[in-house]
Amino acid sequence: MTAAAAPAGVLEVAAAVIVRPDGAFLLARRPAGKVYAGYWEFPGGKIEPGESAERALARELREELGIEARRAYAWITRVYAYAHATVRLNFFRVLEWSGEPHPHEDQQLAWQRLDAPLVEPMLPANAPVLASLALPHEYAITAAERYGSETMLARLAARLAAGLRLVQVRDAAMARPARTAFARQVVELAHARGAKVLIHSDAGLARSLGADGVHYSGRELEGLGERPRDLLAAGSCHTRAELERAVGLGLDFAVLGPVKRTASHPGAVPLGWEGFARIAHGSAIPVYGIGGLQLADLEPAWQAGAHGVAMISGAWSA
Ligand code: 3NM
Repeated sequence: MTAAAAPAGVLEVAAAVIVRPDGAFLLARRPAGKVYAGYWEFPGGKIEPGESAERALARELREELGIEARRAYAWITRVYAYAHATVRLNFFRVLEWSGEPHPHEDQQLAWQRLDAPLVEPMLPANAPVLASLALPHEYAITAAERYGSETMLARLAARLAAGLRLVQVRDAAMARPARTAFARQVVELAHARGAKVLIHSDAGLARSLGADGVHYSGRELEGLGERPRDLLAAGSCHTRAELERAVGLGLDFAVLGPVKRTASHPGAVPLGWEGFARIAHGSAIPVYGIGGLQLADLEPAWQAGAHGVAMISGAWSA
C-alpha cells in the first residue's frame, strides 16, 4: 500500500512463513551473539540495496535454510520499532520449496502448529503475524435474503461440515427480529464446528449472540473512533484510503473489492486483480478479495497478495 514510503532509517526485511501442506509452519531461533539471541522468529533477512523483496526472500532461504522457494506469495508487511532499529518485515507465505530446511547459520529450527503450544520466547513482532496466519482463506458471507433462512442455514451446515471456518452474517435489509434469529442459528452451527462468525454493522448484536466479531462497511470505518477490543473487527474497503483507514484502526483484516463484476454491486467498476494488488500491496493486515469470486480464484488471489477470497454467491452455489 505504501511500499515506497518507508520512513528513513527503516531496515527492510524479507520474512518467510513457510507452511507445510499439513499447516505446520517453520520458526527459527536466533543464534547467540545476535540481538534478541534465543528468540524465535520467522526466517528471513535484510533486503540488500537494489534487491527486490522477492529476490531477498529467495536468497535468504537458500543461505539460511538451504531450500529453494518454488511458490511464494507476498502477504502482509509489518513495521516494528525495536530498541536497536525499526524494521519493516515484508512477509511472504512460502507454500512450496525444494530441499529440506536445515540450519545453515547455527540457528535451531522448529515446525509449529497454531493449535498447539508454541516455542518460547517469541520475537514480539510475531504476535499479530500469528493472528493473521490463523485466519482461514475463505470468508463466506450469508445471503438469507436471497435464499431464505432455511435454505441458507442448510447450505451453511453443509459448507461448515466441509471445512468452512469464517462466516459473516450480512443480510442487512432483513427485519431485525428475523435477522437476530437467523444470526443466532448461524453462530450455533458455526461454533459447533469451531468456525468464527462476524456480524455486519452490529457489534451489540455480535456481543449479545456470543459471535466472534463485527464487520464494518467502508462508511462505518470512516466514523469509527476505535476498533472494539473484545471482538474480531474487519472492514470493507474499495479504495486505498479506506484500506489505510482499516489498517490505521488496527482491524484484524479487510476485504477489498469488487475484484470482478458482481450482481450485488452493479454500478461499481471492478478493480481486477491488478488494481487489487496495487492497493493491497504492503498492507499490514490481511486483505481478502471480494466481488464475483469463487474458490477457484484463490490462486490468482494469492498471486495478487490477497490472504484469501470473500464470497456471497461463490460460497453457497457450489
Ligand atoms: N462487497 P459475490 S462486493 C458484499 O466490493 C460485497 O465491497 C463488495 O458477492 C465490495 O461474491 C460484494 O456474490 C458482493 O460477488 C460479493
